[in-house]
Amino acid sequence: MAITVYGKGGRTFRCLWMLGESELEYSHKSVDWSQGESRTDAFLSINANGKVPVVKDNDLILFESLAINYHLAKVRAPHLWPNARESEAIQWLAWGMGELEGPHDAANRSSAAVDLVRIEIALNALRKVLSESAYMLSETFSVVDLNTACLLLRPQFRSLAASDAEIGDWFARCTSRSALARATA
Ligand SMILES: N[C@@H](CCC(=O)N[C@@H](CS)C(=O)NCC(=O)O)C(=O)O
Repeated sequence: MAITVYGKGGRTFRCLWMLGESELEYSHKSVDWSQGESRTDAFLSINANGKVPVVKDNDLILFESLAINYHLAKVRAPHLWPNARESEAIQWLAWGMGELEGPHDAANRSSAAVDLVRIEIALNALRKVLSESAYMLSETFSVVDLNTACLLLRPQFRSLAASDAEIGDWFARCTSRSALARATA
């Protein structure tokens, strides 16, 4: 089995955290998109979109961080995939991209403040699901918690999540995982 991650920082981080959790062997090729490294001919032959992260798992090349982490959990690290609640897991992965990352990136693009009304509505959905179990879909940590916590690590959300009466404990449990510390290092 040969897994290679291409990218640096940003969304690549959620795949590196995921690989750390999976305890799989992998290699990491730094591709710094801010330095134009994702637009070279060599990289475009791997991902014609010119974006990172990309994960190559043997002959399979995947772009889109949501799909990458889905693949890594479902195929490579099933203990991180809530199999009994698969449809809800996909729902929450898409929710994170749409409801947390979407407003964050829209604000960044226009140099405006993040739409905190929209974020608060999204956090209410998270508060509700976390009122039912210790982690988002069960009593154990999964890729759904990883992706969501990773999004909330962004500077605009981090203190909001950490100080929230209903989310704070879950956020602290997710962000104190050793695989996260290893990915950060
Ligand atoms: N939806 C994609 C977005 C990928 C993306 O925009 N990656 C950024 C880095 S975090 C990038 O490569 N940007 C390069 C560019 O836009 O030229 C994902 O989640 O993987």
